[in-house]
Formats: sequence, structure tokens, C-alpha cells
Amino acid sequence: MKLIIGNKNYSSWSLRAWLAARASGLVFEEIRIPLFIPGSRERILSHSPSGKVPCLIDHGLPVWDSLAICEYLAEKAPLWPTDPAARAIARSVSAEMHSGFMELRRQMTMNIRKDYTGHGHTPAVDADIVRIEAIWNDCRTRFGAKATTPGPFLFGAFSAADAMYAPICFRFRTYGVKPAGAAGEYLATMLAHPWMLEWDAAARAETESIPAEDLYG
Ligand SMILES: N[C@@H](CCC(=O)N[C@@H](CS)C(=O)NCC(=O)O)C(=O)O
Repeated sequence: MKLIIGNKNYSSWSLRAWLAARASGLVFEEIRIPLFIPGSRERILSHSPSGKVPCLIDHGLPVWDSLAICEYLAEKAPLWPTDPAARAIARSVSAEMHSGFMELRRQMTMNIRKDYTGHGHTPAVDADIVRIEAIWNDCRTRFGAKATTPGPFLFGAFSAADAMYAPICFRFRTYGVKPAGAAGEYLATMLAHPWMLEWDAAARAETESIPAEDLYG
């Protein structure tokens, strides 16, 4: 399999698919296409029908869009919780992430290398943050702590839901958002995860920058 991704510093959707691919345990080749430079659109379109990353190619079959990639990989490896109720909630919070939190995504873009502490807050962003913290607290206390496959993640063992919320963890660090309680512990767990550390280091090693994405200098 090949996974087409964008810049690791900026491309939050790429991170989600990459983490799901790592969590699947399947072997994949990573193809990184720096975004918004001459030729990038053509390069992405040569792999991805939507013209966007991420895109997974499995024996010539393109699967694009982060959530579709999670679902495709979940048919090959256990990426969702085994308990049906936990799985339903994991899918619900993942879909909510995929389609929501627009204001937070607009004002607090993923930018791993920067320290934008205190920037990006508007009433709508703060409402998104409150909702995300509630999701993390609820998942950890209702499911994570009691999961049949135990672990410190939203539903116990690392799942596709953690992949979907991973860019929020980098954003909270960049923008100095510090949740309390179970949500705060979950954030620390995610930021210390070896796959997150690997992505973080690779993002910091990148040399390209996208001025339009460096929102606060
Ligand atoms: N809904 C898509 C969003 C994909 C997306 O917006 N990707 C951005 C990078 S994070 C992209 O490819 N941008 C390049 C472009 O729009 O030309 C997903 O979940 O994968």
C-alpha cells in the first residue's frame, strides 16, 4: 500500500490517515507531497481523484478522504472498539470531528512547529474546545477506563477515534489549550505516543513553510 500525504507540519487530515495506517500494523509506503507549491496539485491528482491528501492506494485502488481510509483499513485490522456500543460512539465522535469544529479548524490550524499560545480564541472556537473536552472526558470515563481492550486512549486501546482527534492534540499544544482532568491526561498520553513523536520530529525537520497557514506570525 501507498499513503499519499501532505506536509507533516500542516496537514492534519494526512496525520489522521497516517496514524490509522500505523495502528493497522500493515506495511505501507509513504509518499509526501508538499502542498501549495508549483506542481503539487498535479502530483496529488496523479494519485488522488479528489485532488486532496490523504489518499491510500492499495494494489492500484485509490481510497481517499481520511474517514474512508480509516474504514477501509478497519476492514483489514481492528481499528474500532469491539464492543458495539463503544464502536457506535467511536464512529459518532469521529464523524463529528470529520464534519465539525469548523471555527477551531479555521482559527487554530495545525502548525506543529509554532508556539501560538493564547492566539485563535473566539467565542465559537472556545465552544468547540469545550465540546472536544467533553467528548474526551466522556469517552475516557464511560468507555476508555472500562474497555475490554484496556489502554489510555479514548476507547481503551488506540483506535481510529484517536487518529481522528490526534491533530487536535497538536493544536492544543500549539495554542496553549490545557484541558483539566481526564481530557488533560488523554492529551498528555497522545502527545507522548511514539507515533505522535515520530510525526512531530518529521514535521520539525521539514523545510517548507506555507505563509497562508502561519496565521499568527
Ligand atoms: N475531507 C478530507 C479533507 C482533505 C483535505 O482538505 N486535505 C488538504 C490537506 S490537509 C489538501 O489536500 N489540500 C490541498 C488542496 O486543497 O489543494 C479528508 O478527510 O481527507
